[in-house]
Amino acid sequence: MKQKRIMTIQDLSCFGKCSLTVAHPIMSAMGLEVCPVPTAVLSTHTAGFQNWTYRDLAADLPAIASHWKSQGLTFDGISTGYLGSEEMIDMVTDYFRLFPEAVKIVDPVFADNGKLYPAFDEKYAKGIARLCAAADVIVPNLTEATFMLGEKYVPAGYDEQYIHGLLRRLGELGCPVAVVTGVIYDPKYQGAVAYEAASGRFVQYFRENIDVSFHGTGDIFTSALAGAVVLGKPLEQALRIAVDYTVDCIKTTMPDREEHWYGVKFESCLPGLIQSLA
Ligand code: PXL
Repeated sequence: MKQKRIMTIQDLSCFGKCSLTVAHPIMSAMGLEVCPVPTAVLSTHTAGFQNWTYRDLAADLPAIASHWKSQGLTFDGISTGYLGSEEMIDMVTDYFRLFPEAVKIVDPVFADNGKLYPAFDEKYAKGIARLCAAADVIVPNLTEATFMLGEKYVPAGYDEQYIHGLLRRLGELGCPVAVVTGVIYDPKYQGAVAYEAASGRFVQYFRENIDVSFHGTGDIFTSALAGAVVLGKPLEQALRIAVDYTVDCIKTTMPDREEHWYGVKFESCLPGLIQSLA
């Protein structure tokens, strides 16, 4: 079978187990050919560290795309994560136009727990909402979903009707499939809920709620989901693969959570991820 090829556009945070340092190994383990497009190089991620270095690589993005086009390269998928600036959002929109054959998976990556990440403002959130309109699958957490819709963040105590309404409104941004992560109806369970606009169908998958927060788990979830979608797995299975892998990573890291607050030990869980594709 022809190997699937995905490009993944996000930063390279050298320390911290997020963005490219998780997306690349996870999707490689899933059997995809992964072509990273680094948007910036940082010494660490920005959630919990101070005084990180930041080298912006925006100027390289158009040249990379032009070179790839000149070589006749095509892609089965494009996944995007942390982008860093509105200029970068425009550049990624150009990538979407240049590679129309690719399935596009956008993780908004600009906020969590009701708050924007340090580098972003509401204007950036609106820019990402426009990028989501050009995507095939979007993967916001609840905070990002509410920011993109200009709604108030509801931290807890919501019901299925609220989440389904949110998903329908996300669908109205123009994306055929929206997936929200970190959904908790009952404090015992946490999971992801997806909405397919064309059929009006909802798909959900829940596991036990582990009440601890690690950085980078959103990137891990999206990497596994993007890999599964580009491999052609149905939405139900893709959701299950991504939730199970994320839960496995969190459980594996729990005993060392003090030392590993910055990210999960995703590496030792890769064999289970590979088995889940069978
Ligand atoms: O995990 C998301 C992420 C990716 N890259 C950078 C970040 C963050 C979240 O804070 O700071 C640089």
